[in-house]
Amino acid sequence: SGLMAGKRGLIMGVANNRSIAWGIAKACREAGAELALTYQGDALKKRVEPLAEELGAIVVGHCDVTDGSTIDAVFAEVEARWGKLDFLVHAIAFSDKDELTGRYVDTTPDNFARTMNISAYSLTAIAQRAEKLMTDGGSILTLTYYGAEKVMPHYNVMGVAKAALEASVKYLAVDLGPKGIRVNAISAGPIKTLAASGIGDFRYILKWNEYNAPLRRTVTIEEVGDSAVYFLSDLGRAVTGEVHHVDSGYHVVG
Ligand code: 0WD
Repeated sequence: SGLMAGKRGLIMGVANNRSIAWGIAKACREAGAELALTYQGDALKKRVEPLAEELGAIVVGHCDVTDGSTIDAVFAEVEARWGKLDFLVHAIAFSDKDELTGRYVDTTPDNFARTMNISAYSLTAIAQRAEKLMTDGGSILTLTYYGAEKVMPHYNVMGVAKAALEASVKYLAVDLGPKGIRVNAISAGPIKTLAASGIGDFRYILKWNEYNAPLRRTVTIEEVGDSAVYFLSDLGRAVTGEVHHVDSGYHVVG
């Protein structure tokens, strides 16, 4: 469509071709954007490289958000290749799957800290680096889930982390707004991905959404991608600090 022609963006969180980040990458490419992808560890490198090739995207290296030096290395590579950055997609979350089942009250301090660090703080860590490269303004987008707003079975500590992530979106939007950098989140309906497979009873959650969402179906990564284009292109140029539901309307009934 050309809506994103001339824009260059970094997409973090592609694990495979079912990742939400992959749906977003495809939609941005279709809209004419130039893309850079990161991968987490060698196992994912082998998956991400052929996917990047499919979109003519560059691969800018390994990034584990718990290791700031790997974040710095990725942004140094982006700077070396492009000199600047127009948009950034953060589609990263992690929690010990033993705690994505049962009761929230049983969360351990170690997993609480790790879940918060990887799933919430990392957006801020990345925004710090992106700010320096978004010299003509920019758009940062993260992924959240309804479990931040309402208690969802098994989502537990991840729901608490997503609540922190959504609050971070608002604080970052205020801090970076004067530089023309927008920060938003898409709250996606449940989608069967690698990360989702760690959540207890996930198939039940999918079915529940299918039966109860206004549109009577779940959503696809391509649909999340199309919505992302609005935030990442100039279509959304007056929108920041927003948490936008792409969930077949589930949030109005759930
Ligand atoms: O139903 C769903 N799938 C929903 C997902 C509904 C609403 C929101 N989301 C969110 C997730 O919470 C996450 O923030 O969307 C984002 C993307 O998740 P995804 O597409 O569902 O899952 P996946 O394809 O597994 O990608 C998440 C990736 C990791 O994959 P794995 O499965 O290997 O943990 O996040 C990355 C990693 O590639 N990741 C990290 N990246 C850098 N450093 C780290 C880390 N420490 N940990 C995980």
